Amino acid sequence: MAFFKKLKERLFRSSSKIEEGLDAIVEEGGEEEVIELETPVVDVPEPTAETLPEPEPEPEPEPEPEPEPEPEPEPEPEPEVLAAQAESMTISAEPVPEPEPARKAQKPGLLGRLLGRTEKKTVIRRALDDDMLEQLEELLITADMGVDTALRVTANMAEGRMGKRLSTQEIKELLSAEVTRIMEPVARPMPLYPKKPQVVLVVGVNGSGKTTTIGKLASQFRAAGKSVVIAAGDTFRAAAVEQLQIWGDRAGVPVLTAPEGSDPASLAYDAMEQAHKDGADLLMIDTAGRLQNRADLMEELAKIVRVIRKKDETAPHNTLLVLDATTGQNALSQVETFQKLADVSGLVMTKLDGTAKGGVLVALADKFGLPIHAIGVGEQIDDLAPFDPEEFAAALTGLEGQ
Ligand SMILES: Nc1nc2c(ncn2[C@@H]2O[C@H](COP(=O)(O)OP(=O)(O)O)[C@@H](O)[C@H]2O)c(=O)[nH]1
Ligand SMILES: [Mg+2]
Repeated sequence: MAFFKKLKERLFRSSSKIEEGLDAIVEEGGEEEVIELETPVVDVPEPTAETLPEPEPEPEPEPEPEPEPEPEPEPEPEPEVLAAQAESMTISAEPVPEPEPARKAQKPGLLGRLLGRTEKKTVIRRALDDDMLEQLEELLITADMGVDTALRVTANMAEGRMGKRLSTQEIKELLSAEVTRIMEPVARPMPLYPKKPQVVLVVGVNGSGKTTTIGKLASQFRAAGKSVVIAAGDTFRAAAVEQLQIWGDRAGVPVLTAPEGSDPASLAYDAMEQAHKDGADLLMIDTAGRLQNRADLMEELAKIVRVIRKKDETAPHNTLLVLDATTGQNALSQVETFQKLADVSGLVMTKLDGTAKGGVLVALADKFGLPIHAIGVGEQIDDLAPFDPEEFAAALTGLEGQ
């Protein structure tokens, strides 16, 4: 719950952009309608407003229809994945009991009842037509959803709703549902295989957040009781090694380094040996991201892979591509490029905090279908969150219960 708030707060630039855009669109051709607060503003079928006859201001202990939303013992169809591990990457272990919509919805109704009258409020609704759809498409494109995805999303939102009068809140709900639907299939924690060490190769352009993400992941794995070794494979810059050492210290994880300019593949090999010897659960290998010299980078990555396969032919078990959300549509071409350079198995999207380009994640999911393992929402060690499609969609669209 706490994390959901944090995500919303941090995605505020994306959400406020969409929110403001939607308000403008609805206001443009919309008309005010008077509504009674006794009837819920939102037509989501949530049993909230009616179920609170008591004037208690704290709705917390009220027996919810579903006290435990997802007790999660459902057998996940990923046998080789260490489920416990995947769980540990889920920072907010408790599912969001969504108390907020309830609180907001209840207040006016409750007041109305207490005072024996129904309050009136106005809401602006606009009939959905081609013009409005086009404006919605444009808005989603400016939020970096990409043209194809924006078209598909708006088409789905419009299906069976042409001519219907919609408020901003209702559009947000539709949009959020569409985004969730697109994102659900790709939301997966990084799979952990019962292989020691499990090798995680981390790739991405310079500055995308590879080193930071390795530090954050290492910390999460350590917290989950896993032993981790990090190889500072970005031997191109001395500063990169130092930075990784700092992260290693923070996470309490040993960092293997090599002199600046030395061969990252031989470091990777040494790290494999070390991790074997130590019986480490995970080996995370940082890499350089010199995309300006693509042939070199390709050769470098290929060599790292060749070398670690001498020790374990199934390695690397995960190749994470780290993408920077602030690059917007550029992230799409980075995926294409790195898919050619390496066998990318999953994505981590960093810097979703403070960007208005969060929509690019929807485009990525729609276009590539690669698993999104985690999102970075800050520079601190615990600012890496598992990717939750519903939370993300709500945060992106600025959806709040009303
Ligand atoms: N705001 C924010 N900054 C981040 C995030 N992830 C990484 N950074 C910052 O991005 C910069 C580059 O990160 P770094 O890990 O060095 O990228 P690398 O070159 O790919 O290893 C650093 O200043 C990080 O603190 C994030 O999720 N949010
Ligand atoms: Mg780095």
